[in-house]
Amino acid sequence: GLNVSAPTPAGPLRVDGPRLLQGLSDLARIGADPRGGITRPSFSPADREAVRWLRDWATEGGLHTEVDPAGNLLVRRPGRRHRLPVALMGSHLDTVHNAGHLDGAYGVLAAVETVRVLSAASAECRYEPVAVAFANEEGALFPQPFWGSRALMGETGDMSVDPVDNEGRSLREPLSLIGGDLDRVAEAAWHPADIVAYLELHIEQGPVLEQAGSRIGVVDAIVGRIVFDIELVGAAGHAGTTPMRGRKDPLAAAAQITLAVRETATRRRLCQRATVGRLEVSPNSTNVIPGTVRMTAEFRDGDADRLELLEKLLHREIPAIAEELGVHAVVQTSTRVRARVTDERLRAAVAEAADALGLNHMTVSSGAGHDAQIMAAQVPTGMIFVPSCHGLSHVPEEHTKDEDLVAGADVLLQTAANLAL
Ligand code: HGY
Ligand code: MN
Ligand code: MN
Ligand code: MN
Repeated sequence: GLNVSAPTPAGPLRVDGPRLLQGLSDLARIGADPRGGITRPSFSPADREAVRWLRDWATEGGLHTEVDPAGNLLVRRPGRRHRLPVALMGSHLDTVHNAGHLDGAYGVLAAVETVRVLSAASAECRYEPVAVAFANEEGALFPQPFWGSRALMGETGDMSVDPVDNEGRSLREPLSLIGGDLDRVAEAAWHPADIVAYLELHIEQGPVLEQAGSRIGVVDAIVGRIVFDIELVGAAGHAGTTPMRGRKDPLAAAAQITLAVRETATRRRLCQRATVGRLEVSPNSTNVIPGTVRMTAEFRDGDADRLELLEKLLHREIPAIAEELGVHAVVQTSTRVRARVTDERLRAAVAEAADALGLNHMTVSSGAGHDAQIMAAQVPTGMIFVPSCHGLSHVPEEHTKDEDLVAGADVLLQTAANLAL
């Protein structure tokens, strides 16, 4: 079972702050987007470069790296046949479009730093500290978010057809280019019993910690999420000669649907958040009535049952809205992730680590999704947040103060040390 001991009498271990901050700023150059921020979706060339960079960074630190068949990068202490149960720590390297440099990357680098410090500090661990950079958490290019953590938990599902990206291209080759293998993805699965704990450090991405003046967030729960892929098929035509009456305009339907999606979280209060974030208009030409529109709609709530009800309701309502405009709608649920709570003992362990470091902390919930919620279904899971300036994330302005980044990494290290040593 999980055994959480008190801090070592010698006092807390510390990460190498300058090394961590330098790593974050070096990694931020990979995928830098001329239009702002970082665009580094999983299985893109930039992501490939990031994985290579992290392998080098970890290897320079004397650590052992390996890419599993799903494309997850695992980092361990060298020269051990890992018979010990594992204390797994990590997050993701991939980003959304025009992202900040901390979402995901921070938790991965801090996890590698933690393994490095533990590797240098002590040979005798009860649990093997392992860092992981999960592949494709965001789903920005290949719309299969949480791909890597799902594979690790044996949740890849139906693999009889290749997963494809937003343009319909197979994952097969891009995955093989980082060292994965689509035919062997099932081999990326671990036995949950071999993982005593999963710990994820992340920026909060919201305003709660900053507003409360709290240095550390102890995460109690992570929101659930469903994503719809909606295809609207109408009839393309000449913008000048086609009468208004009788048009089958899928973009007009998309507009109505977008407002209806918003209302599920506002007027109707059926969920906490509802967003249309992606719209593809075809042929997307000024004087042509569109023929087809593809769009996404995503919904979030802390209550899994509420989301399930909403999903059923919208599978009826969205096609009905489209039909009123003579447009045919095909609605598919492309992602369904359950809300999860974190492990009570790990929450206490994070709070204790923060106390030992003299950092004030508070309990917060996560409105963002994390690999931690996939892990939490089968493994004791804890999450640590640090403040986000102005609560911003998924934008280039995403920022956290250096001293908060280092403090959060110290809390991760201290929590892992209390577990492992
Ligand atoms: O979308 C999310 O909540 C996360 O950043 N993947
Ligand atoms: Mn994100
Ligand atoms: Mn993230
Ligand atoms: Mn306390």
